[in-house]
Amino acid sequence: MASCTICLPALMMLVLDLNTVESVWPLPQKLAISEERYPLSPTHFNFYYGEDQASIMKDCSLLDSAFTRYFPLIFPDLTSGNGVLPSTEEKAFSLVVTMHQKDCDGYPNEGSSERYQLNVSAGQAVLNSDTVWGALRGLETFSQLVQQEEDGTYFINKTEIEDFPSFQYRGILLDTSRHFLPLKAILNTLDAMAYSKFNVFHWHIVDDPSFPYQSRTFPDLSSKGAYHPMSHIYTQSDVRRVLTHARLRGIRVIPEFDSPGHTQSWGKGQPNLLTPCYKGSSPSGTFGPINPASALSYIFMSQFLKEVTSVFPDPYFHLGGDEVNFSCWQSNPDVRAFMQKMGFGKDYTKLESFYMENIVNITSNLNKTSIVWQDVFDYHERIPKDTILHIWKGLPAQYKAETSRMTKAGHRVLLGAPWYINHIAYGQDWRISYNVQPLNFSGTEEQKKLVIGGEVSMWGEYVDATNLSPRLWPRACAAAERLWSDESQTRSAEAAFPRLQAFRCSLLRRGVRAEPLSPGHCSDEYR
Ligand code: CP6
Repeated sequence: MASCTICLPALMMLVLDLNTVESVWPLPQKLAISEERYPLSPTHFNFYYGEDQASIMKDCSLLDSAFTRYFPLIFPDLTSGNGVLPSTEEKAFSLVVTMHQKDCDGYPNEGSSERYQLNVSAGQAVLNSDTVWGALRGLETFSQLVQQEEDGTYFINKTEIEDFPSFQYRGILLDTSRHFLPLKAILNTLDAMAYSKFNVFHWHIVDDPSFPYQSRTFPDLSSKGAYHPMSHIYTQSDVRRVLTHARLRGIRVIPEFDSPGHTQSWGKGQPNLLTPCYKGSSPSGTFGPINPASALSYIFMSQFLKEVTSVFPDPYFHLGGDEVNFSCWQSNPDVRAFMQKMGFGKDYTKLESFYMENIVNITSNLNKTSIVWQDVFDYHERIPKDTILHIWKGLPAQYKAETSRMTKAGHRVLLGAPWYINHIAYGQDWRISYNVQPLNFSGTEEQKKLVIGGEVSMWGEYVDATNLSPRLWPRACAAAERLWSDESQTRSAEAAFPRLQAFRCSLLRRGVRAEPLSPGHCSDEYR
């Protein structure tokens, strides 16, 4: 038996020469794979809970539904009608799952272990994890290890894997305000996220152009602020479906209700919230950001945040705080008087900081930890230490310097700047995403630990359900591997390329409309 512990060059040898593990993506931390392979058949395959676990785990409906979901992903031809008849000499194969904690009823959170071990040998695969979330990741890997021969029969190689994420937070932002995304498009995105082990859906749910979230407390926000009051909204039941679908895949949902800027649509259903802009001494009829000088704004925000923090279970909440345009505030005499009273002089960044400080405090009183865009830190370094700062601006030199400053101030940081994949370029721009080194900034080891992960953003100005999937996939997979895998084993985009191509073919096969990376074809693309 030729077995080897995989460092990257060895893995690539196998991929290119032996044509095995073509499409394990993202690359596991430790992977040993042998040439020995075992047949699998859908009619002789079963999932089991480990012996000692049978009693405590029998109610793990989360894992039960994962078994149901993964069966047709492991044996894709069974559902497309091209089932391969099992030959009689085939032996049974079982995947035995053992978890050390029973946590099947909750939601995943920042502390959830996603670590797992997977050993594939003759007739059996053993999957061990601390938590159900680790079991989900291991199940995904197992499904990627199963391959098909030309004749349609299934096989898996003898394999040993020990795996865990390099970064705890691996997110995707979808923007459902610039264009409404039907529920189906969101659920499909969550499916595809699980395939490359993303674990956070950052839901940039409302913004200037439309307000699709149907609030229980303030129904006018969507009835007046959505593109359409019935067809282009997310009802409470829609939101629950997103939360459930995400939880079943080990994905957290972090909503963003961005303010005080990016709130034009809020003004339609909530009069007296936005700042009236002035032209000279009279109102111009247009409105600016939320009015930070009015007590009514804080009363409204308290009531609204009370609702939404109870709808979304994640302990984190994104408050935005980016790109506030000060010209309307400057034009408004009430705001100017408030500036005077507060002693802010002519420095409107102080006013924005004052507003954000209040909103962060309201949120923390609702027992949520805030995430804010970097603007909030740039204006005001004295925000609560537990606030997570989300970097979105600049070229590498700038975001590295920003990461240094923020972590030096003791803040946890989320890296968004390198991964704006709504921006497209001709050619293989995934390589740029792949080559990002999140920890390559000047700082101590303690500072590096504060980088909790990163996020791929799909801003929606030019994206709706027609082009969402091909724009996201497989390009987002580059960041998925950067955030999951060991950096020292995944330095070369060139080496990753054939594996990503194979993974893109798996995505197609699973129904994800992932765009091509180069000229070529997938063996079963039009099957
Ligand atoms: N919308 C909101 C956006 C952006 C931001 N906030 C944005 C602007 C420019 C770039 C990327 C994102 N479209 N609400 C900033 C976080 Cl390059």
